[in-house]
Amino acid sequence: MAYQKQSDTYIRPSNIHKRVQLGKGTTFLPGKKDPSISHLIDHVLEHGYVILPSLFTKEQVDTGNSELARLHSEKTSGPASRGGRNTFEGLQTRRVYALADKSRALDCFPIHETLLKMNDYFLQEHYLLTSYHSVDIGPGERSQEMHTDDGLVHLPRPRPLMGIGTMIALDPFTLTNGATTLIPGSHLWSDSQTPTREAMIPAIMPAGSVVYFLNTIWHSGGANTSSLPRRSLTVQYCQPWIRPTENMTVAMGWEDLDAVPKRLLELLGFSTHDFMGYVDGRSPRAGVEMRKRRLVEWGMKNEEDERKKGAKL
Ligand SMILES: O=C(O)CCC(=O)C(=O)O
Repeated sequence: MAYQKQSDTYIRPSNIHKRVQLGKGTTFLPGKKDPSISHLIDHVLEHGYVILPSLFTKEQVDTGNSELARLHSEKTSGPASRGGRNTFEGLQTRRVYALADKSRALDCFPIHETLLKMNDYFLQEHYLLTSYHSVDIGPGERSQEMHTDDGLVHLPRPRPLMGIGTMIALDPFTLTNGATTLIPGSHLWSDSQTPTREAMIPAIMPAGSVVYFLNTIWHSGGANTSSLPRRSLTVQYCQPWIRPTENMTVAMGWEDLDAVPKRLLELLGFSTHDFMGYVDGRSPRAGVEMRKRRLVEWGMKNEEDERKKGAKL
């Protein structure tokens, strides 16, 4: 985008006047609207969410489930892969974080064309993935606490849309197995309206479907009173400006982080805001140490492969 000269300083032209306000809850800058999905967009504008039935094929769902079974059987799948550590994660719920790092078989899910087209309208160009993990709600799980996914952002409503949430059903979502519950229209609410369980409806949908929602909507994982798990993926996207200007955690060499003052490390992003900023469900420092170990192992394996190749020549 071109810069405009204004007196002695250069500023970017503002398109803030194009901002749309939804009720008293959400504002956003509409982006590209693909005509093939305008009915879906209209549903989201009115209700805050839309169900996209059978977006993924049976083969994709089967691959998703077998990949999750593989990850659950591995010791390296992260701290919540055998059960949540608190009631928000869900004590009977298994979550595998950092899926983009752990599997190439699941790549079709976060980049489905329809999801990206929806995002192109609701989020600004160059939006990011902010959360991508599995949520396998086991039998006996209680309802998760009601929340909005922008709950850690202390800006008054109406507030800018920070992101989009999706729940991808790898099992049918039913009345009894923990289907995501949402309060339709709560993206329009002001801060003075309080969510209640009674106002929630379950997102009942066949396996392969997706519930797509603005992250100003009140929702929660449901209680699982059935005898089977409710397997799913959650893919969440955020505005491109939700990050520091300089990508400090990548810019920093990780070789000797202990030499950096603790307070400076925190400022560089080796810290969390509540759980925001986690690495594979742990602190960024623990995540860095894990990656360093993996790099060393990878380097040693490469060296060994080269040595074997050399011995054969
Ligand atoms: O599992 C679900 O249906 C919703 C989960 C959720 O909203 C969350 O963990 O933030």
